[in-house]
Amino acid sequence: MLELVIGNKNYSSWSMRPWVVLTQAAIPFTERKLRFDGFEPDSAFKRAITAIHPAGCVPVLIDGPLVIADTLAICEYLAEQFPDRQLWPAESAARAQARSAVAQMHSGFGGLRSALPMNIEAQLPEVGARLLASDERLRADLARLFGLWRSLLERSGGPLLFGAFSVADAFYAPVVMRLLSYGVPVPDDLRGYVQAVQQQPGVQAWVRDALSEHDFIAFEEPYRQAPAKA
Ligand SMILES: N[C@@H](CCC(=O)N[C@@H](CS)C(=O)NCC(=O)O)C(=O)O
Repeated sequence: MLELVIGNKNYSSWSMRPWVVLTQAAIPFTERKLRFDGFEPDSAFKRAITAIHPAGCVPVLIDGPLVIADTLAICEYLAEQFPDRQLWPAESAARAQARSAVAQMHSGFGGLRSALPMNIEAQLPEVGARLLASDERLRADLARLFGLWRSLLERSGGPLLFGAFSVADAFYAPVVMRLLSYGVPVPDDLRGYVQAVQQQPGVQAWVRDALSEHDFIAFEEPYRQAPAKA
């Protein structure tokens, strides 16, 4: 049985991606959650994840003796192991575009990722409005993001980036979560895509779990105060 090692579901955008892929594709797996108590070398999280893989980050996929770090490598492995699940588009040009969209997310959009950390349970529209007004890098990333989604959706006809669900939608699912948490205005023609992502069963299952965690991790929270203790 495959095992996916993940972090807190409310916060861990990288963990969300392969978890959604596995769940959408109905690939049997178990999850092992390592709580984010800190990222310092002596934190329980860091010690536990480093004992699994020296990269020291979640997610990690374990398949018997094989231990695979990194979302992109995990998704490529799953696509190879389960070709019938069509995790990438079947057509070569669409597959190249899907890989490009995934790679752009994997190595880019730093302005968006650092300004708006994933926080599924949070509702922070006033923070979103403030950052949109003040953060040029964020605005540039959002313009590029919306342009990318628009061009792919025009080509495929939707409802997802390549018509049916693919790894590309899993890579952008945490971005959809961020747009919702920070109340980022989404252009009219892209609202259908945001809704389609939200409606994917794998995304709904992850969000359900994230909302039931109730685990406030101070170092992951640039914009909220810890709730008062009862
Ligand atoms: N490139 C890696 C990034 C993974 C990553 O940064 N994961 C975060 C949690 S969402 C982490 O484990 N951070 C620990 C650290 O930065 O020390 C991937 O695609 O899997």
